Amino acid sequence: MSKRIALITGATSGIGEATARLLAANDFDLILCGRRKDRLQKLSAELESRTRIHTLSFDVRDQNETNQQIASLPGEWKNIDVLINNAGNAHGLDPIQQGSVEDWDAMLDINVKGLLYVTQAVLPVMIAHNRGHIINIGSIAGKEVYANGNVYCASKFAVDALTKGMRIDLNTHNIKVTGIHPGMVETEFSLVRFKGDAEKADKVYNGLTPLRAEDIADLILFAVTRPAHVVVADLVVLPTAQASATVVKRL
Ligand code: NDP
Ligand code: 8X3
Repeated sequence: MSKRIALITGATSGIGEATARLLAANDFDLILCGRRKDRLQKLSAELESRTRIHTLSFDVRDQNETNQQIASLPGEWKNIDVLINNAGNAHGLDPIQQGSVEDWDAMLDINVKGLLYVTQAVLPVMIAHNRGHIINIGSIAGKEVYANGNVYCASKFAVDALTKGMRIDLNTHNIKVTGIHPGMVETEFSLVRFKGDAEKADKVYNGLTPLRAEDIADLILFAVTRPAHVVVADLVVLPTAQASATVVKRL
């Protein structure tokens, strides 16, 4: 295999799916991950004419399954060059005193522990090769706390801290670590946050032009195509209508 190999978590939707399309068109072989097998198969069928695709279906909350799936990669597919830790969601938007433990567990288990499990499973090969690039998708919610964001914000602050910690600990292994922190991106994110309530989800983006998943994919491509001596460490990207986590201009 002459192309670099990128593993993308959360490739079944939104930012991960857009990134898969862009990297497939830009000289990457891809390992696409997510729980929804039907979506993985559909995306794989779409991209197979452009590049080599391998799919892995697992829940990042399950450490054993994560390890098994990544260990199951055949031959050269094990030589992952780029890991894109993108899988994640917000679950609920409630004041802390009304928060659901199930939502808290989901956000901390997926956004934080899942990211750690995948990273730990992929790192040995990067360390052995003395090269690699990890992209962690954080959020503006990992830079600023907003009302009712509490545990989601905490999970993304953790992603920010882990990104910095990884960059320090992996420095001697020549592994690049990049944090990308988007503001509002119109994907299935709000639909998941509001548990399938499309009306509530649509309201989030009413009266403004949000980012598109493709805008974040562009930044990921930019980060992974810098020369060997350059690491994009930390990027915050917002829609023009958004000035901070809470200051948004709506028409
Ligand atoms: P989507 O809901 O469109 O995509 C989320 C992806 O995560 C899906 O592919 C889903 O796949 C995957 N995922 C969720 N839970 C799990 C799990 N337990 N195991 C494995 N995969 C899982 O949202 P986005 O594309 O917007 O979100 C991608 C990332 O971007 C997230 O980390 C999110 O926090 C972050 N982000 C999003 C912003 C936004 O406004 N949209 C802004 C800032 C950051 P499946 O269900 O098939 O497993
Ligand atoms: C998603 C963006 O502003 O809803 O991380 O937290 S926000």
